[in-house]
Parts: sequence; C-alpha cells; structure tokens
Amino acid sequence: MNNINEAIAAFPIETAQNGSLTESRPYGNGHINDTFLLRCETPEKSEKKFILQRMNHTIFKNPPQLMENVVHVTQYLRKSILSQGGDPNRETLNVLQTRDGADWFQDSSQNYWRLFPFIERSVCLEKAESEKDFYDSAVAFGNFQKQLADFPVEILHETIPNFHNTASRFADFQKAVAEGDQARIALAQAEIAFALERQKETSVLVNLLAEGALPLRVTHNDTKLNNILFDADTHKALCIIDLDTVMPGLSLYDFGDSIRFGANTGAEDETDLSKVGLDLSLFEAFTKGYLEGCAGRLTAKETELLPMGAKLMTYECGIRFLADFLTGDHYFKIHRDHHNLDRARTQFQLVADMEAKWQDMTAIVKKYTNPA
Ligand code: ADP
Ligand code: GN1
Ligand code: MG
Repeated sequence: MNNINEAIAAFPIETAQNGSLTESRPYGNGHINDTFLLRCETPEKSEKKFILQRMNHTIFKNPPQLMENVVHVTQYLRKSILSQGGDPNRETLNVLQTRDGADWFQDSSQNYWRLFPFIERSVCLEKAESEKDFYDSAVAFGNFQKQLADFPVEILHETIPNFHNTASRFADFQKAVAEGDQARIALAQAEIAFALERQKETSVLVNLLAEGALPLRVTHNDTKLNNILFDADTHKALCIIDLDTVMPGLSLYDFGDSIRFGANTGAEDETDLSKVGLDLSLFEAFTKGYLEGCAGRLTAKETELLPMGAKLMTYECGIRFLADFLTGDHYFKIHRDHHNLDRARTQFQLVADMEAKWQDMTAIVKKYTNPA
C-alpha cells in the first residue's frame, strides 16, 4: 500500500494559496522511484503543480541519508546558480518540506516520500530531437561536474555502495548466472556468453581509480537524457534532476551513461536490434559539449578514456539488466515479459557496435582534445 493520500496530507500541497488538488497521476518513465504529478487549482483559477515521489527504499536502503545528500547538493547548486545570475527555482531541484518542517515523510506503511515544485515550462526528452539538444545536455552535465568540483565530498553518503564498480557488478552478474532461474538462463545463453567474454575489461577503470591514475569526483551517476529538463521555450538544457545517486564516482561513467542512452539509434528497450547502434554524430556532439562544459577540468587520462567510459557503462548496464532478468525482475520496473532481457540485448548490441566503431570514437575524442 503506497498511502499517497497520507503523503499528500503531510506536505503543504493543499493550502489557502495553492487551493485544492484536482489531479494526481503517475508520471515519467523512471525505472526506480514512483513519481506522481499533482495539480492544484488556486483560488485565482491558475494551476500549481508538484512532483511527489515515493522513494524506492528496497534499492535506496537509507532514504533519510539520500535526502540529506539531495538537500546538500541542491543548496550548493542554488548558491552557484545565483552567483552566475541564473534562476535557482528553475535550474535546480528544490526540496519542499513537510508541514512539520522535514525534508521527507514516512507513511504508516514505512514508505518514504518527497516533494518538489514541478519545474514549469520544461520538457523531458526520451530521445534527442536534434544534435543540438544532445550537445546542450552534454554542456549541462559537464557544467554540473564543474559546479560540484569543490563540493565537500566528505559530507555525501554513498546511497548505493559500488554503484558503478563494474568489476563488482560483474561479480553480481556471475552470481545471477549461478543462482538464477533455469528457464531464463536457457533463454539468455547468447547474452550470457557475450557478457562473460568481456570479463577482463570490467576492472579497467576501477583499477585505474585504485592506482590513482583517475580522479574520484562528485558525479551524478545516472546521466540519461530523461534526467535533464529542457526549457520548453528556448529548448536549452535547464535543470539536472534525479539526484539520488550523486556520489563520489568517475566522470567517465557520467559521460558513458549519457552516450549509452542518448547516442543509441534505438530505444533502450527496442526489440528490433537492427535499429540499435551508436550514432557517431551524436557521440561527437556530446563529446564536444561535455568537454566544453567541464571547461578543462578533465585530466588527459580521463579525456583519452572517454570511449572506454561509454563502452563500459553500456556493458555494465547490460549486465545489470540481464542479472535482473535472470533473478526475477526485482530491481528495474518492467512493463512487459522479458523487458529486462530486451534491455540487456540492446545494451550488448550497442557495445558490439562501439567495438566496431572504436577507431572513429577515438578519433572524435582526439579531435576535441587537440582542436586544430
Ligand atoms: P526515477 O529515479 O524513477 O528515474 P526521476 O526523479 O528521474 O525518477 O523522475 C521521473 C520523471 O519525472 C523525470 O524523468 C521527469 O520527467 C519528471 N520530473 C521529475 N522531477 C521533476 C520536476 N521537478 N519538474 C518536472 N518534471 C520532473
Ligand atoms: C535507472 O532511475 P532511472 O530510471 O533514472 C538506474 C540507472 C540505470 C537506468 C537504466 C538508481 O535510472 O542506474 O542506468 O535505470 N538507477 C538506479 O535506464 O539504479
Ligand atoms: Mg530518472
């Protein structure tokens, strides 16, 4: 039982100013939290909207700590946006407190809820409508990296341990192959073989991090295109959302996750694999934008390894989808049978296409490292 009505009552949603609630409905395409759009009609007959979310506390084991991170990060971003003359009510999420002044609410069934103002006149894209959109998203994610460069990392909680530790994800995957559902394992033989063949690469980036050859930064860790809002009027990237996994991490994985999702010629769950591949023009647009957004902060090693970030993040997501399929779909929300297997297949198809286009990817990164 979700007890959404308890949550609605706990937050100052229906107030003299906001008027009364006219609609509450599931919203967005996130795989993890339950998101609801709430609409109120004000006494002046205008509309006030909110995003109410039930946090997934099976996945995020400590929602209060998670919310502490989100509050710290959004307050920090707020100051940075103000100092740059921006609008902090549109360019970052803002956590709204309960009537009791808390940043989150726990209902009688132990669900955790949070509330954000709906960012008006914004759009969320599942697919870039133009190269420019994707380039803009890259500048925004690079800029996010830059904005948080001096954030006091020691105050952040690790909301999901080893979130982008590809070697540890591989170990989880092996466990799923050993202990998963036999019928599902039989169905996914080709995908399992594909993943196992690439075991050696899973530790490349984590080893470089351990050796100190790559820096640990404050990263977003879930940089897909639908985690950024665009301004509906100007179509410029406006606000980075879904801050649940802002943690210390590798810039390469932020770069990689954006490529994985946004530079795919097909959807993440496309069943016609002939539609899935790496769009090199989008890869180029994102590389250019991300390097510009980071404004010289990436080291030479990080820049050189951007293609590896893209490939490993795609591979990692593939083994996560596949492990979830093999063990009964308990992590990612599914909307049809074999949904997670379909998702794993697209990721592996994309990895294979990246392998085929490796020289092009490397050349594109070089082009923007040493502009002529
Ligand atoms: P999940 O973790 O499940 O992906 P998100 O935080 O990304 O959840 O939210 C799901 C969707 O809800 C987003 O993709 C976006 O479309 C929409 N959304 C979230 N927060 C806001 C907001 N403050 N204003 C407008 N839309 C939002
Ligand atoms: C999940 O929450 P959402 O839908 O933005 C997942 C990401 C995956 C992504 C795959 C906390 O992101 O790690 O890359 O699905 N988030 C979490 O689409 O596991
Ligand atoms: Mg999301």
